[in-house]
Amino acid sequence: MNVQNIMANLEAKHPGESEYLQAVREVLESVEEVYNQHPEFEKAKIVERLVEPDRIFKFRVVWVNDAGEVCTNLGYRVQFNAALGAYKGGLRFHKAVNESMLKFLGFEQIFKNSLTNLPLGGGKGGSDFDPVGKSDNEIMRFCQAFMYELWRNIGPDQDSPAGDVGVGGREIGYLYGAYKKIAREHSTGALTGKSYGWGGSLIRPEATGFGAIYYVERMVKQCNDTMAGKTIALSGFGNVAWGAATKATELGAKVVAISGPDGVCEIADGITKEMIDYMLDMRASNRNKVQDMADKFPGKAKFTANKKAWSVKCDIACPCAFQNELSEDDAKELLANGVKYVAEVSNMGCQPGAIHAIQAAGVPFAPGKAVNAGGVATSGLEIAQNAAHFNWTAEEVDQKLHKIMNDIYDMCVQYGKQADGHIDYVKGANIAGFMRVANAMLAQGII
Ligand code: 2IT
Repeated sequence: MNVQNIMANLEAKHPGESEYLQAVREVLESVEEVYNQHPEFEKAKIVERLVEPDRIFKFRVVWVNDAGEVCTNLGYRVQFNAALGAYKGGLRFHKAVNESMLKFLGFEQIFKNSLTNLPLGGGKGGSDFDPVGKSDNEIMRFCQAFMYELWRNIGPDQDSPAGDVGVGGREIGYLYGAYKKIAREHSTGALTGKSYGWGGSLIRPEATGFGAIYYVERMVKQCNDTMAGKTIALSGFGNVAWGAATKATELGAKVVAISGPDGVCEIADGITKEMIDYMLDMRASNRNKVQDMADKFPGKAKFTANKKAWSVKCDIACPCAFQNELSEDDAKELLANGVKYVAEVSNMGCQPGAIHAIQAAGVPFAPGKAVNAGGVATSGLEIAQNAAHFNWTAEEVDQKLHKIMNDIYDMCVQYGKQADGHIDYVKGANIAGFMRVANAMLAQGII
């Protein structure tokens, strides 16, 4: 494989799909050396096949808002790769959603799902529907209209969506209700992130954040350091940041910043249980304003408009919101303030220049596809429980999640350990994830 040639080809074929091209380049640069030691991969054109999705569904979604107006959005499902199992990955509802964004997310999902060691293929979907400011009824009607198209192409052994940005427990409830009504069957494994009691798994809401902190705990331990007393800056205040704040606080770390599109809340004494609980209300309100935290807890949280979480001095920085949210300048600010670890919890949360600056400074950096894999892993555990018509206890799920994250961490070290002894977590995650998929594709023939 020659990465430059493959990328030139893809850029010509998919001009302007910047997020997708960025995600592909990162993986190919990581795996190039190992790939070229396997002539059988080259012969079967594994990379050329892997970079194009199996198929993409694109459809119109029409719904009526509270004012009685007819609204039209675009809906998508990218079924990227099924070498390891049925397609699996979230749905993102956000005004900036387009094909490039969902192709990048679907591509990342292939290797992330592979790292979990569960039988999960990679997919992603969503819509340019903007949940900000929408009423509960508008969200329900949109979810129903979206499912009216999507239902034909999903199912427990075909493709199983879950949540992502803009899609949480409430949305999954409306999507599943519509799916069940149209498909006329209670195929619980067709969607994950369901509520407990009708097919949902305990710990799935917490799983992405918990898993991320389990991974960070290992990174910290690798440096003979501990979580207790560490200051952590998180971006966002959604489901992922909520889970991460909960687990980090439980381990004795101090979450000193959360942020939103409007600015940052600095929490000098560390986030409290009441504040963590309030994050759920903030998300449910659809206001998308982190300032609400400072208004609710004056004296504890200090809001600054138009600033990011990375302006707050911290030991550990964890982007938990959106792709490319941490720029090279942000990385330099974090480094100048003495950051000791950076772990992406959002998918592709750091820009390439930021990753380069962090790694060049000798600060451990871990990529989203390893750090945030606990979410989809617990979705895999939800599907397993659905297939068995059985529920595990919270302790059982948490224990399995913890083991999966430990195994992912160990794989990243195994494949990412460099000659000088330092660990390149990006390489480790990409190579470990890639090898399973490539070997499965090879075994399954030219399809
Ligand atoms: O990015 C992700 O891994 C998710 N949004 C969760 C996907 C899933 O199927 O649970």
